[in-house]
Amino acid sequence: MKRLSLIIPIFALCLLLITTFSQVSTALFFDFEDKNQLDDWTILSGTWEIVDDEITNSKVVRGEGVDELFLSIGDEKWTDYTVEFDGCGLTDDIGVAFRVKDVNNFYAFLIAPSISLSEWFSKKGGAFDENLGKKGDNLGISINEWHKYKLVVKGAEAQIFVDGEEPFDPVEISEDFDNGGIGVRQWGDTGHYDNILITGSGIPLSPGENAVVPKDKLAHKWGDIKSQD
Ligand SMILES: [Ca+2]
Ligand SMILES: [Ca+2]
Repeated sequence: MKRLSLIIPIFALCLLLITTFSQVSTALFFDFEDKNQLDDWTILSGTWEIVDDEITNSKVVRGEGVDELFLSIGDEKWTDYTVEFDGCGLTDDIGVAFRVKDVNNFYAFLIAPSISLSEWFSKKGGAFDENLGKKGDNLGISINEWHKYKLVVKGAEAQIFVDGEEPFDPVEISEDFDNGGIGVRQWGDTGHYDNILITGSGIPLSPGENAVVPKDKLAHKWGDIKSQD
């Protein structure tokens, strides 16, 4: 009986640990130090490759070309999530897209330091709408500077944080955009992105990410999920 009285708390502790780890370990992380990390992404438009960044001396993903440049990950199973990343516009704008259906249907936040503009916008059926909220200036950011961005998408709202500050009111998302992946995205400019962390209850584990979860609840690697489609 004495042994049993020990086993129960130990069992409870294990269960607690498993629950804790299984909640925090749903994440995708890309530091782009491994060339294969780009394979998990879909190039919707433009040229995207992993390069060495001269400021950070780290490998980063670079988008360049003319017109819309868009690198995406995720699908209609993705709903609410948080996206954190480091971004650097080399020539002007960089941005983060969410609830992405395709290159013509998504919401996004952009910052274009050279024209002193930051704003929410949407593209629906190929038509841009840049009047979703108050526009901002360059938020004190210049080109060739790395800054930290955090996007929180939950229900019918999204919030953006730039270097820990929230410069705008949350943007309202229309009902028909209640799911979809994320993307990094800019227009006609060269942008670098690094350390992209995507977390959320519906987000799979990074390839190789270890998790202490019961075997039947073990999340599939993103590659496995895609191959089931
Ligand atoms: Ca890196
Ligand atoms: Ca541009």
